[in-house]
Amino acid sequence: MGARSSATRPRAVGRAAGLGLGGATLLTLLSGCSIADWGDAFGHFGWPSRGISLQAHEMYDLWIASTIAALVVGFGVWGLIFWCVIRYRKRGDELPVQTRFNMPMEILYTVTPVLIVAVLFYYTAIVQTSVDKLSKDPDQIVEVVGFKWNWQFNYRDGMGAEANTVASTVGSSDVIPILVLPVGQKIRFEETSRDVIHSFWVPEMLFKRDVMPGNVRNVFEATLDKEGRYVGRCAELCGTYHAFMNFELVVVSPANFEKFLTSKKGGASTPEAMAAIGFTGEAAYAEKTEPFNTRRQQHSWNQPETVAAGK
Ligand SMILES: [Cu+2]
Repeated sequence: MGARSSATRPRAVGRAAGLGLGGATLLTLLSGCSIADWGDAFGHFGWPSRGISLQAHEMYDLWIASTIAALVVGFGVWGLIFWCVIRYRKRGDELPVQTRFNMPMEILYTVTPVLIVAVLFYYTAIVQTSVDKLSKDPDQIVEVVGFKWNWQFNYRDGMGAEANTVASTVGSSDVIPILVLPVGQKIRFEETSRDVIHSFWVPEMLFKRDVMPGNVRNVFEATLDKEGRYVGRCAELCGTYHAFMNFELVVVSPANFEKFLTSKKGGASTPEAMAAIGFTGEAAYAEKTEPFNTRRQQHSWNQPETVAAGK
């Protein structure tokens, strides 16, 4: 009698826990509409936002769903640990019933993690394939050129290294480079570096990709769906002024983008072309980040009013 009840109880608990975990995980992954609400409620679980591209939204949903699934499993495990610690705490000197090999339990805690990993792998593979997808007919092609320690963005008339640059923006020690792109269009980014490995990263795109020197030309596509101005950074430690390698992404309407590109093609500077689409005065320059002082001075790092050693 006693042996029977102690054998059925863990089985029932295990079954309930398994059902709860599986159900919650499945519910979270399937109910796509509420994922954004969950993200909002919990500060995006560490990500900056829901993202500004269609690809970003897919990655965001995967991230939030995975985190919720992990938390559900975590709470389940913590709950079981505390339940065991309290329910089976030492009450006297009598040795408790010694049991070994509970087959249902062993199967449960082998199958459940395998299932969780399989589900995570399945959704990750789908999202990764979608994010890496390249179309045959992108609407815009921009070449991202990284160099120590700044960025150049070339608007191209075709795909590949053989295409021509029709307009270009470049950053300097005094000017943050601005990358203007249209909303709602398929944009193909082709990356190349003049020297070492850099990494193109716009945190709001929830995406970064290495910019390689030599023959490797990393390519990805994104369809931006939110107008605005966003800071971009180098995400690969590339040398002394790596931390200063910022740029600004400006997402505008397709009409304004055409106007901007036409101005640039006509020989306008980037601030002039920005002014042509309504970003006048200070707005013609980067707003989200500013050039850092790159003067290195012994004992007085980054202090403007001091003289460098040896001068
Ligand atoms: Cu860099």
